[in-house]
Amino acid sequence: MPTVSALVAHTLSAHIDHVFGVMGNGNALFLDALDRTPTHYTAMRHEAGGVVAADAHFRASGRLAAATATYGAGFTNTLTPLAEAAQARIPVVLVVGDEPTTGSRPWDVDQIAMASGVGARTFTVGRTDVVATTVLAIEHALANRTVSVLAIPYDVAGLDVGEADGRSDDPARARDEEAEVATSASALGAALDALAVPALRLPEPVTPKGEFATRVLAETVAALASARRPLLLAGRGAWLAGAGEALGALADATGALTLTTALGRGVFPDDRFDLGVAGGFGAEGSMQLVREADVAIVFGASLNQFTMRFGELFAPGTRVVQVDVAATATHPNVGSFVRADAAFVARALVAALGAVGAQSSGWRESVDVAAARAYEPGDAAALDGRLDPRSVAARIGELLPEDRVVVSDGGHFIGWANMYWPVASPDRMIMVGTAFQSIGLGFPSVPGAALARPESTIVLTTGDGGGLMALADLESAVRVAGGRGLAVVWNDAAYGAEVNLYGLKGLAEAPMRIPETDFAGLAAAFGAEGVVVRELADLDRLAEWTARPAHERPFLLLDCRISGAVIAPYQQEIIRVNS
Ligand SMILES: Cc1ncc(C[n+]2csc(CCOP(=O)(O)OP(=O)(O)O)c2C)c(N)n1
Repeated sequence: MPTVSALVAHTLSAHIDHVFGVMGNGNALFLDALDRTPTHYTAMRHEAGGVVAADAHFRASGRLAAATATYGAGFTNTLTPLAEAAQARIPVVLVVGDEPTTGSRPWDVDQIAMASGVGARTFTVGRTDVVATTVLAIEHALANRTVSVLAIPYDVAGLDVGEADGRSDDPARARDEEAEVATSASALGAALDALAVPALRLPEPVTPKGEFATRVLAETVAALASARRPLLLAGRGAWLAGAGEALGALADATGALTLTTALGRGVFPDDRFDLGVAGGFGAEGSMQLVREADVAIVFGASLNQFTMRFGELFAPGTRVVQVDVAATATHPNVGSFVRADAAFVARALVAALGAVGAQSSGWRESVDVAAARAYEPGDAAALDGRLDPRSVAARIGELLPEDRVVVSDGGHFIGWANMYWPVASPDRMIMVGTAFQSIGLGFPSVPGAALARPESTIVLTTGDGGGLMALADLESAVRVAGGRGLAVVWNDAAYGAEVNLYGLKGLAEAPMRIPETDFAGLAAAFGAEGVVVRELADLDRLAEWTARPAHERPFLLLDCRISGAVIAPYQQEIIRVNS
């Protein structure tokens, strides 16, 4: 008879290919049983890393992954990335040990309350309900795009489930029952697969209902038909709705210029007429063109303050229509709002424009898009003699392998990848940490993305501050990604974002400084190749690395000694707003 832990592992493995985590008392039996299932387990070096890797795995592939940790200290180590996944609406299942059903021990904490505090619901397995509870936890995560904690109480973990879960001692009956479980599991699997990205659509597309939505759509058709300078802005929601092609057709029909949010980069199929990113990561020329738009339709973008350039993105005269599954408009500049599926509305608009015989505005052909979206090339070196991060980013952007997934930590440096490295589709630029504004989740994103996309090169972009915080999982990144892994460390010997926001205001700088760390040496200690980059020519090593097949090269870490004096335009914007 299997134990409760074994049945959790068995049930989970019918739906999940990868589990990431750290073992301990509370999940030892679960991990032992998991070892006998087809599900692959990846050891991380910090429990936070387990959740980050599972999160990055979903963002890179649309396939659910699980994390695991022991009870108590193992669980509390997961809280920051749990909050991130919950706030970013990323499905993750965390399998944890928990206090015994008989009551807490001195080293237990109220895990259910803590999980609830960061927005995660807990499903606690008992001896008689293991399969149902495990499946509920998976369903909850996928259907609500959130985090489920699957808790195994310490005294329940090793219990024999016996017949309590509907299993039989009679081998023939047990085989039949096994087949039944497998059939229902695969039916559930198919149903859950249908929910996954890129087809992570709402179970039933939300369609505009009622007179009001119909009127707004009719007005939108009229506005687009007569627009002279139409613009389409799409965010990650448009990608989740699978709206890329429909939006491309709408851009063709209207002659609209296109633009995305940072998380929606690459969603439009035709990059010739794409102005790049909206907001502080946007090129100055692009942002000027956006302010010339007379009609802007926004699809699946929440229009946060950064996208909206703190209210300056659109000119006061631009008519802004927002299409989203949110309950209501999410920015005061929105004039009309339709609650609907992005792909549905884009297709409906194309059909309606065709029916009224609308002509393309011709705007997109009349402007030099490539010139508008060009960024400052930067200098070879900054005034202090250290590297100018802009020229480093531009050069790395030229050398990166085309089939890549970029994973990003948080900090001032996020501007460089977002500005200088083109993105083919939104699931190829992953920023675990931005929703909760956490740094230190970069290195563990690498194994999650590497296992989600086994053909791609995984490129990490991280600061020295976030890199040191996540250092334990540099080991996991090197071990798992091997020659498919590349880390770019923007080493400015500081918590640069803090220097820019508080040091420049005159606050004490000592807490913002980091002794220059030898990341190249640290990488070498974990079996990778580390290169200290002090001049642009040192990046030739990257060209040699990309020229070799992945299995013949080691993980490469570029320790870029950059100047903190070059402040990214998005950060200058924040400094202006804050002062
Ligand atoms: C977990 C966490 N701790 C602290 C902060 C505050 N914080 C935001 S950015 C930043 C500095 C990041 O430094 P680094 O990784 O070196 O990148 P840089 O800003 O220098 O580019 C800090 C400490 C945070 N956001 N999250």
